[in-house]
Amino acid sequence: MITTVQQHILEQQQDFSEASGTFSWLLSGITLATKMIEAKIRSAGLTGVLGAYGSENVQGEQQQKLDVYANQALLHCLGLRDSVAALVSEEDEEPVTFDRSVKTGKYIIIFDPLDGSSNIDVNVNVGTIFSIHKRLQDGDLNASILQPGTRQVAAGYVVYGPSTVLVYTTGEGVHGFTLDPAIGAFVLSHENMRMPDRGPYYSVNEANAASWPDGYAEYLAELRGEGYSSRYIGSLVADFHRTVLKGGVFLYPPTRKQPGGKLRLLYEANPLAFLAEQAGGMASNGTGRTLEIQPAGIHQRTPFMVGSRWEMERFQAVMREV
Ligand code: P6P
Repeated sequence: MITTVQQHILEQQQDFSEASGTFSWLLSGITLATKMIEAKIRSAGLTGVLGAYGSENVQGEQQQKLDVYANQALLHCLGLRDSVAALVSEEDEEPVTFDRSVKTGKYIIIFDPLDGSSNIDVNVNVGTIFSIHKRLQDGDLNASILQPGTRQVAAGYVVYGPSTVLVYTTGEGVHGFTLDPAIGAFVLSHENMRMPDRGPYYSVNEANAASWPDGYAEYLAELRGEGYSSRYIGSLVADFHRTVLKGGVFLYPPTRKQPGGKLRLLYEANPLAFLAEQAGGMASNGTGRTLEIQPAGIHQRTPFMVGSRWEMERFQAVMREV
C-alpha cells in the first residue's frame, strides 16, 4: 500500500502532535502549490510561460514568469491556512502578515518559490524550498521571522526534475516522496534518507576560485588529489538533492563580488542545513554552524558549505589551519 505525505505527517507524532492536523493542513497548502507549479513547469515550453516577466524582484534579479507564478501559488495556497501568521518569500521585499491571534496564527512560513529559475529555459532541474517556524509566545512577528535555524520546526524542498520529489523533515529524520502523476499525490519513496558519511563529489562554481578566501582552493585541491569528481548543476536544490543521496560536499564560498556569500540564509541555507543535519551531514558558513546564525534581515546572504560528515570535518580542519 502507498503512504502519501499527508498520511506520513499524521503518523509522525511531532512538535505538532498537539496539532498534527494543523501541520498536515499547512503542508497540504505547500504540496498543493508545488503541484500547481509542477504542472506549469512541465508544459512551460508550450504555454509561453518561459522567459522573463519583465520586472525585477527585490534581489534586483530579472523575474521569470514562472517565479511570479510560483510565488503567487504559494501565497494563495498558504494564505488560506488560518494557522499562518506570516509568509516570507524570496520574491517579496517585506513579509506578508495576517491579522491573526497568537492562538490561531501559530506558524511562520519562509520560502524560495522557485530557486534556480534561470535554468528553466534550458530545461534544468529547479526547486521550491521552505522553512517553518513557530510564532514566539509574545506574538512578535518580526522576532518570530528572524529566529535562528535551530528553531525551525520543519523544512523541505521540492525538486522538479525527471520526477518531482518532495523531501521534508520535522526533526524526526528526512523523508522523500515522489509525485505520482497518475493520482496527483506525493507518495513515500525515500524513507529515512541518510547522507553517506563520505561521497565521490564536490560541487562548487570554480569560476570564482580566484576570489575565494584562503583555505578553499587548498581544500578542493586535496579532494581532487583523493580522486573526487566535480558536479555543479548551478541549481541549488538539484546540487543539494544529489549531495543528500550520493554524499560529498557543496560549497558556495565568499567571493569578491559577494563577500557575505550569495545564497540566502532564511530560505535557502537554513532549511537545507536542517535537512542535512537530520540526514547525518553538516552545514557551515565557513566559521560556524549555519543553523546557529542569528538572522538580522529576511534577505540576508551567507556563505554556505554543506555535505557529508567526512568532507565537512575535513573542511573545518583545513579552515582552522589557514
Ligand atoms: P552561480 C541559482 O541562481 C542560485 O540561486 C542557486 O540555485 C545556485 O546554487 C546558485 O544561484 C548558482 O550561482 O553564481 O554559481 O551561478
